Amino acid sequence: MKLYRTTGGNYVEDGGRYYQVPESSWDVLVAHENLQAYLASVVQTGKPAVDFPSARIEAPIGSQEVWAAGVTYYRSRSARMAEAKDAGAGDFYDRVYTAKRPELFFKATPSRVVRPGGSVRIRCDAKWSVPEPELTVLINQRGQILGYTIGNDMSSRDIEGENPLYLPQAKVYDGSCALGPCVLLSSEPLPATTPIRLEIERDGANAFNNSTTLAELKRPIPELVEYLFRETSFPSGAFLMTGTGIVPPDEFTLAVGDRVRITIDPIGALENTVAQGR
Ligand code: DO4
Ligand code: MG
Repeated sequence: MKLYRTTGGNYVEDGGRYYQVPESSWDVLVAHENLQAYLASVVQTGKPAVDFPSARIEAPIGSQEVWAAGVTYYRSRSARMAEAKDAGAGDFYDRVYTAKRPELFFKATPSRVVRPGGSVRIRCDAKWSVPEPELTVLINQRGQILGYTIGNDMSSRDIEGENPLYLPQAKVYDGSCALGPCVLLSSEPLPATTPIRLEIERDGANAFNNSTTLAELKRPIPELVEYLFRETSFPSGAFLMTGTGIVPPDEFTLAVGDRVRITIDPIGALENTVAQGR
């Protein structure tokens, strides 16, 4: 089952059919005692909706904070070691890759999260910007994994590379995060063979594409969630992005108008255009 938040309310999809959920509040759904069982009952007792296609799909978020894990893939470790070398900080990334404690950082408030089809932003003071395609987990207020969505952790590599203490500026700004198109409901881990694909299109032509799989993710997702919830409470639940395993080559930077598509097959595809300025 997949859960969608739309301009016309919340919908659950099952077997290609969409059912409207009586609750219009995303936060109320996330807080449900047993969300999966509840939505299964909505499917069983409800009538398929006819109006879903006319509703605009919104980011599947209410008042949840968005957090992110970093350097959870070898590719991310290596790219960041290289970009921070001149700052004498390359070693930090190797150390966090092998450390027991993961890197977790605050990524976005809901107002900075972009919907599927909306515009993610690059900073006007950044010269080197990339998307980061990340499997993203929705967790309820009790620390239970409810399901998975697709996330884009937009990043300014030159700002982060200049000094790791600039990480919040490289990562947290308006339009720096996209989520969607839905939440695939499952408390079980996705198979290690699950592919994550990134495609970037410029002027109608392919500018970059690559893929990885969850087998490359170094840390178990429940362990990342446990660290996040260890000393911090999330009364409305939280999203946790699990890190990127795809980094475009160093000469690549995003440009205004680029189209970024991230595909994680069991969930779907998250597509956004790139913008700058207000
Ligand atoms: O250490 C900085 C951020 C890392 C990150 O966002 C990632 O690995 O995905
Ligand atoms: Mg990232």
